[in-house]
Parts: sequence; structure tokens; C-alpha cells
Amino acid sequence: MPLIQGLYAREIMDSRGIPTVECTLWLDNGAIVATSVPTGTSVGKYEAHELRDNDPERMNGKGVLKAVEYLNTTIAQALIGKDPTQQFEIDQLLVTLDGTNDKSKLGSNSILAASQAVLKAGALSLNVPLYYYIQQKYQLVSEVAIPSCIYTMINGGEHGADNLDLQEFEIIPASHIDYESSLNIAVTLFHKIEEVLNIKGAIHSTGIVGGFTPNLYSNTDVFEILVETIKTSPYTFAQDVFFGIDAAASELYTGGKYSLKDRSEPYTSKEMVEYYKKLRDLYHVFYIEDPFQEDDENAWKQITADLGETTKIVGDSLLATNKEKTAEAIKNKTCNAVLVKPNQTGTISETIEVIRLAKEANWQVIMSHRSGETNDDFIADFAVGVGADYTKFGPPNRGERVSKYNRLLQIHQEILHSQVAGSPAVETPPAEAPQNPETSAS
Ligand code: 2PG
Ligand code: MG
Repeated sequence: MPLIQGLYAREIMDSRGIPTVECTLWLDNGAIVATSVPTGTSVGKYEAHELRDNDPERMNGKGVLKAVEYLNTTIAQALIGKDPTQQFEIDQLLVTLDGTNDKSKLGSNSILAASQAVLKAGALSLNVPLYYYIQQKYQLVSEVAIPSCIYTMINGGEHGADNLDLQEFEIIPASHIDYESSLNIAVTLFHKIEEVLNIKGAIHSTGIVGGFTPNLYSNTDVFEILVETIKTSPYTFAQDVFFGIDAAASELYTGGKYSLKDRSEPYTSKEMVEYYKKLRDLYHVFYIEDPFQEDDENAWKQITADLGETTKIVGDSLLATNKEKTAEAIKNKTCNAVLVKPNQTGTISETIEVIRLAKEANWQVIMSHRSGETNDDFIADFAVGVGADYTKFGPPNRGERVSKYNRLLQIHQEILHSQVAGSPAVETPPAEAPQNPETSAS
């Protein structure tokens, strides 16, 4: 079995022009992998700690040179000589090396970069595709399949232009629609939304994940535009296509209430429950992520009790991909689905534990990008490998988002091919000849 021979990290830019960590890892058989980690804008208070340099003289204080140094010294020394297929053991080692509850010593960014690199290297050492390796290793799903996709079309909140309160307005093709058709629907509607916005003079630019940030006045205006757009398309609203939102409500929360721009008085939690119910009834919004601030527990319970039968109430900042938080929410029925972001917790093994817990509770699993992304398509393989029910990778727009959709296209074809050929699952090309990891991989 090939062993880890070295790793080397560097600071790179994410899709927002903010530094993040990239790590190259090589095995003693010459195989090389590279991976980079995403970072968030609306960061929940229970997320693991991302290490930043806080040096005002450099990168607006957002540099990650300390995290890079930890990778190149402490983490590299600990990982050299290890078998990359021993993911759990290696992740445990990383957690121990850090020694804090929130990864604040080495940083969740340096730790996840190493953990992801090890997972990629494990797959490469067995010469199988990453999604297949993950599926075989963790057995969270019996067969590989492409999850349904949630496409963020309009950005508001912290991701937008400061006029819309809700952070994400999403379209969700019906689950029975296969991936290629789903992507076709998303691409068709994305360009039609642009046409409709142009006709209405709702001048558009795009937000930080590439969705439109139109000049509209209220959240409901957005749904009206989306319904109108779908009417001009070959698709039927509430049959082929449904809506979802990420309210990212922690960003709306001050003094125990929620501020929406359509009313001068802020909303109480109870009024917010009614607000979401109205969206559910009027616009078939059947996916509601982070409807409340992470500690507003009674409101979470109320909406889950009232709408949970027919609607996904999804915990993002509420759960922070944290095992204890997820177990607690399952027990207290605080929500009924989990948004999974590996960088909220810091290692692959801890992320897997959260997914396992959720699946055991019959919750749905949504695998998510972050607003600050890179072109690494790791999360696409991870979503397929763990059998996520949905992916949330943004709109079909901008390189860092489409890299994930394009990777799903490759996987889709490999799955179809293996079904026709009747296994083995897929063929992979032989490993490349050894190269200099410092100069060749990225
Ligand atoms: C979210 C994400 C991704 P961020 O809130 O779900 O869309 O945003 O990465 O800024 O937390
Ligand atoms: Mg969210």
C-alpha cells in the first residue's frame, strides 16, 4: 500500500478574492493529489474556527499563512509515512494535534485541507474514482447516484446587493428528473430570468455566488419574477420546478427580532413562522434553510411542527455540521434536514459522522458549497459518495460553481456507462508518471 511521502500547502485566492488554503499531497509511488478548501461569508457561530493571520498589512487581515505553515510543518511531519486509506486514524491524529474543541489552534482550514487531501489520496492509491471510494468506504448508500440539485438563482442578504433580505432564492427541479435534464432546466431558467429582469428594467448584476442581484423591493417580488419566468419556459411551476430559500436568518436577527425591509417594525419569531407559512402556501417553497437564528430554538421547533410534514426545514448555521448539535436537533425535532459543509467541522470523518446520524434519523442530507469557493470539485464526488439527497452548489454560472456541475456530468456518464457495461463500476486511467509535486500539481 502506498504511503504518504509529503505534503505542501500554499495560500490561494477563493472566488471572492479572499485567501484560502490549497494543499498538495504525494505518495511514495509518485501519485499526487491537490485540494483546496472553501470559506463562508455568512458564518455560523458554532462553526469550527478558520485560522486567519489578522495581519492588517496583508490581504486585509485575511491571509492564511499561519494555517499554511502549520500544514507544512506540524501536520506534514505527523502524516508522513501514514497509509492514506486510514482516514479515521489520520483525522483523529489531526484532531489530537489541534487539541481544542473548535480547531482554533491549527485552524479548520488547515485541518480540512489535509483531511480532504488524504481522502483523495486514498482513492488514488486504490486507483478508483473518489465518489466510488467514498461510497465503498463508508457504505452510507448502497448505490451511487447523482443527488437532486438545488440551484440558487437570486442572491440577497449578505450575498446580494442589500435590497433583498433572504440570502438565497432557489429553484429545485422535481426529484424524479434525471441530472442532465435538471441541469438543462437550471440553465434554461437562469438565462430566462436574465431576460425577464432586463424587460422589467430590474437592472441585474450578480452576487457573490453568481446568482442575480436584481433591483427589486421585496422578497415576494422575487418569487413573482420566478413564477413569471417559468411561465415563459417549457416547464410547469409546482410540477417540474419548485422553490427553496436560504433565509440565513442569523443575519436578520437583532434584539430578538428579525428585520425585513418590507416592514418598518421588525418581525417576532411567531410572525416569522407565519411569514414562512405564507411563502409555503403562495409559492410552494418546500425547502426552507436557516429560517431562524441558531439559538431561537422554540421558533425552529414551531416551524418544524407546523410545516415539517411537507417542507424541508434545513439546519445550516443551526447545526454547523456538528455531531452534538445534530443529535440534539434530532432529539428535539428542531428541524428535519441537515446542510453539510465539511469546513464547518474540519475533518472528513467528523462530517461522515454527522451524515450517518442524519440518515439514521431519516433526515435528508444536502451537500453544500460555500460562498467563497475554489475550482476544486471535491464536494461533487463527496455528495455522490455519501448518497446526499440534494446538492446546493449555487447557480449554473461562474467557474467555481460550474466546476461542481461539470464534475457531476462526468460522474453521471460514468454511472450510466457502468450500468450498461454491468460493472466494474468504472474504469480509471493508469496513474501518471511521478512528477515534481511542487511544480506540477494545483
Ligand atoms: C449558505 C452558504 C452557501 P456561506 O449559507 O448556505 O450558499 O453561504 O458560505 O456564505 O455561509
Ligand atoms: Mg445557509
